[in-house]
Amino acid sequence: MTEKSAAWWRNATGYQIYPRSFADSNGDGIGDIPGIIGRLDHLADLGVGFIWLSPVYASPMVDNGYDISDYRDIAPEFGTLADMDRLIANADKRDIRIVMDLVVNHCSDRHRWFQAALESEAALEHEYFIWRDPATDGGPPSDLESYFGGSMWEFVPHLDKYYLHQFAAGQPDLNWQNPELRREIYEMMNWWFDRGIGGFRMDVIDLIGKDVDAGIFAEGPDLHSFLQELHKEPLAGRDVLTVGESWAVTPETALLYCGKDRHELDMMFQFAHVVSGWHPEKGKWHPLPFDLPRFKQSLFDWQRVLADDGWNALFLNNHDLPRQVSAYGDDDAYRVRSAKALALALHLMKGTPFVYQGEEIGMTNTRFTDPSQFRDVETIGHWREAMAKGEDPTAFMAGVNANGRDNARTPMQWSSGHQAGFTSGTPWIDVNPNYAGINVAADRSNPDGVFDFYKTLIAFRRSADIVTDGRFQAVAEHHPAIFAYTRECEAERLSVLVNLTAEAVTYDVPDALAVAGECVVATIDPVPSLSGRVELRPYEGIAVLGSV
Ligand code: TEU
Ligand code: CA
Repeated sequence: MTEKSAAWWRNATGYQIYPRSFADSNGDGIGDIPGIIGRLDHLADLGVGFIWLSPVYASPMVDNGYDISDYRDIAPEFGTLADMDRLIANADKRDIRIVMDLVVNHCSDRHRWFQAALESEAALEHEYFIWRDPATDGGPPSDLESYFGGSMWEFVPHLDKYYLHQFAAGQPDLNWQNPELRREIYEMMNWWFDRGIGGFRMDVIDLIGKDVDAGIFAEGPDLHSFLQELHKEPLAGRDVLTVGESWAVTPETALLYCGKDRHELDMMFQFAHVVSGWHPEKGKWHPLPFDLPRFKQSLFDWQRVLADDGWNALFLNNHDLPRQVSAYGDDDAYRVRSAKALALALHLMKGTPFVYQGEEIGMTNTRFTDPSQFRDVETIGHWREAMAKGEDPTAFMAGVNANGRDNARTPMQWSSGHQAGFTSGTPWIDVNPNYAGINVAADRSNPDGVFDFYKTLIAFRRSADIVTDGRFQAVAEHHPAIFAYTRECEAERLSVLVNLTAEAVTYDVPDALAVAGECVVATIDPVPSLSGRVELRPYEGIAVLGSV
């Protein structure tokens, strides 16, 4: 087995593509695999080492592909298996690997497994799902609510049974207790590895070990034995990347997934820094004002816990989250500078950074004014539920504008041309109206653009071992404006200092951060030395590499 210290993904940067919204090659308004192939040079220029591709499998698209009806085929709107093979080969030519999305907590209700399960209780596949009898009044077996609104239980009259779905009714949960199901999943993973993919991002992987009757879903009793089996079967001996997604993992449980001796996964996507911006009881539709010390604390805690073992997946954006400049920076006057400040703060920490499409040009949240603009199953489900309960539509709309998943899913803005250069037709979701000013062509022709800044950070990571291996030390942890840390290797020190606010800050550099050396990257002009008193304008930042 490849030693962790030699693993290729340690100094690589990932790039997430949400295929539906990236590039449309045939004018049907839906992004597709040929569209991605046509844009690979953009990613090669950026310098990324791998693409995490959100699901492209056959799917009725209830949840834009997170409801898979055939794990060994491609959705026709995205292309064909031959297109997928071409993507893998063309990316490989540019030294970019393809990491696919593994969605195996649930599948689609159109999957042949579920169809067989519906047909007869005697079918082997019936046991691939989770069935319960109705309650004595005929209602659902419990009052659990699905993440997308409504009950977690769906009634099937001809079987007189309910099945479990933690997400949409079209996403029945798979029963991982069934060994034949697990075998089918491992074989499917091997089939993809044999086609040449570079790994898997594992959707809500913490939910597979659930104990439904005990009401335990996340991090259930069988989670880690399943992950160890999954490692032993398709993963062991392969030089691939695995990253699990979990909204429940904490610094206390992190190493259970990615500790060296656990033989489970390489790293985890965790969401403490995301959830720290939500109202603790009312949730995501009730955002709190950005609280920098809390945000830092959640990221720094993870750095500390995974200092010597395990590995961090570093990200601020994905297809479920608001755009980083809108959530944590300034998407107006300081858009470019705050995009760079956030990138600088994130990319030089220990771990593998992930860039979400459009982040590299500072794309922003969009502005919804009417529910007819929503496309996301979660937003639509929760909107209906809130309106049925009589909640205030204006307040809910504000929540959607802040945290709705469609913010990340508006089309990639390539140019100031027709539909931002995304499609020659009409896009499945409206283009963000700000595309005339914010697009790849405009940003890349600007020497102070966001893209070039990302490119510098990504190239530096590839060339400097201190970014991969240096010991992390938080600095000024409780400071209300400053995001600062060092990375150290022997006598070398990399110091990162960022003002993450829209106010100017005068900062006395403490010894723990001071360094004499070369500026790696900066948004400050002229570049100050990192000692004594430093004046930082809004969202200014600098990284310096030198000796202590
Ligand atoms: O997301 C996990 C998940 O729980 C999200 O639905 C999340 O809770 C929500 O966005 C926050 O309110 C994964 C995928 O990333 C997401 O796109 C899928 O919809 C979901 O799983 C189901 O597969
Ligand atoms: Ca298309």
